[in-house]
Amino acid sequence: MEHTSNAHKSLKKDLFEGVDFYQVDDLLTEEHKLIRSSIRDFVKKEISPYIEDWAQRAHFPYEIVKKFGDVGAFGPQIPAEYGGGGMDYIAYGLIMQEIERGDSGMRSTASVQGSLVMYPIYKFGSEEQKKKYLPKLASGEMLGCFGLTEPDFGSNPSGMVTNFKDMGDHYLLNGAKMWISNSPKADIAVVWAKNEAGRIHGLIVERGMEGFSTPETHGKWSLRASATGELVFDNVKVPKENLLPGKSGLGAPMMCLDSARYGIAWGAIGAAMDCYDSAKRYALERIQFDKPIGSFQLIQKKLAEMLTEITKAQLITWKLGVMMNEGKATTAHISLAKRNNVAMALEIAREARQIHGGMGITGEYPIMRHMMNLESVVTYEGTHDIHLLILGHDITGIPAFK
Ligand code: TGC
Ligand code: FAD
Repeated sequence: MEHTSNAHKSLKKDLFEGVDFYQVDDLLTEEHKLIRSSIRDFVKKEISPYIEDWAQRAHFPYEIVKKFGDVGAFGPQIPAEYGGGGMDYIAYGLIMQEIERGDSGMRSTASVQGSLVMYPIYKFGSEEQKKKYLPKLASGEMLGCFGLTEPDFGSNPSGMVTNFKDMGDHYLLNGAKMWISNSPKADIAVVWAKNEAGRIHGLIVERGMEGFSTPETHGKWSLRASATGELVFDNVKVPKENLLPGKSGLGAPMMCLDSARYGIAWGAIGAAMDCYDSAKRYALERIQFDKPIGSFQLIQKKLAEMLTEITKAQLITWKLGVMMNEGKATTAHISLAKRNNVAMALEIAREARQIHGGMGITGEYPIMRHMMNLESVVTYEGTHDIHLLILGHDITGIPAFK
């Protein structure tokens, strides 16, 4: 059924107005606020009314891709000459925050496209590759995905076994990637694979190349409105001009992850704000023992702690955005924010679920969906513990991964 059908429309109006206890808005420019408000309006119109239905049916609304392109959600940080938004990292963060306020799976679609597909093509691609792919990715004419994780190499991507051989006039690609966001619908995949010398390179693999398939992963209880799948390469002939020439080694995909993890740090605040907003409204409306439950100290404690954590996360993330704009943010700076903010959002989702009582487990409220989504967000783009180890490495100078 067409997604605009009223039959699937949520009856609840999206009343979200933002959370800004410490007047963090004073740190934003008028342009930042304008961008945020246009994406917030977009989410209220194009995502909120349908998202519960999509998630319940595990349906990826493919038509959202073009709409994201039209609203400027793909590659806002990529220069305008390649179709991107030419915006700064705070604008990028605000866009991720607003989209994830709607749903983490929707934010996944946008952040994979902008940070994990457009960014590597922009940063490491040839001029021909940039001209060929970036404008179409920015407009949503094309959807991309990013293949790093393999069945046997998740936290440890340097062990990957996907490989390519130089056959003279083309490369021959073999192997498989797993847990790839957007893969079942993607037109292109930025794939990380080892050459015969064991050096990691990025290759652009296009749908339709012989031997390339993208089976969908079914049965997820998380990110149900996002399409996730595998990338399977069975003797795929990849033209030589599809290799990203600008950088090789694990550092190349790690630079992409820096950008995407930064976006997730903002996105998680969006999910947390939505849970807090819903919990606050419910606490004031729900009567037990002849009073709104919001009049009980235990409920007030939960709400006060949520607001405190959201405010701390907003300040961390804004300052990180400034450091990103100045080129001063390191991987460890980004790890601190991604790790803190996602754990914070997950905790808020769990507390908000309790405030909603039994209603909290239903699709009438966004809580359980956010909570289940955040169980992926806390694992992808580096698990909670891997980010702790990145910080531990930065503090002590001693890597504790192996
Ligand atoms: P390590 O020895 O630390 O580094 C290997 C080489 O890479 C270089 N490097 C970086 N270069 C630039 N920027 C960075 N951020 C870099 N990080 C590392 C490093 O200098 C070194 O270079 P060289 O020349 O000396 O060789 O690597 P390691 O193998 O010990 O691994 C470190 C570890 C565990 C931290 C890292 O591999 C890691 O972060 N693992 C987590 C994997 C991960 O995050 N996967 C994400 C997959 S994509 C995804 O989840 C998308 S979900 C999207 C969505 O839907 O939103
Ligand atoms: P593992 O690496 O097997 O980790 C299992 C557990 O062991 C974790 O708790 C981890 O913290 C712990 N652990 C591992 N190593 C250590 C260590 N050295 N010390 C202490 N503890 C350790 N990948 C992509 O490439 N592209 C995508 O688009 C993408 N999208 C995703 C979408 C979803 C919905 C999900 C769930 C995942 C996605 N991923 C994607 C993969 C994601 O990045 C990996 O799941 C993640 O990096 C963890 O890898 P793993 O699942 O293999 O867990």
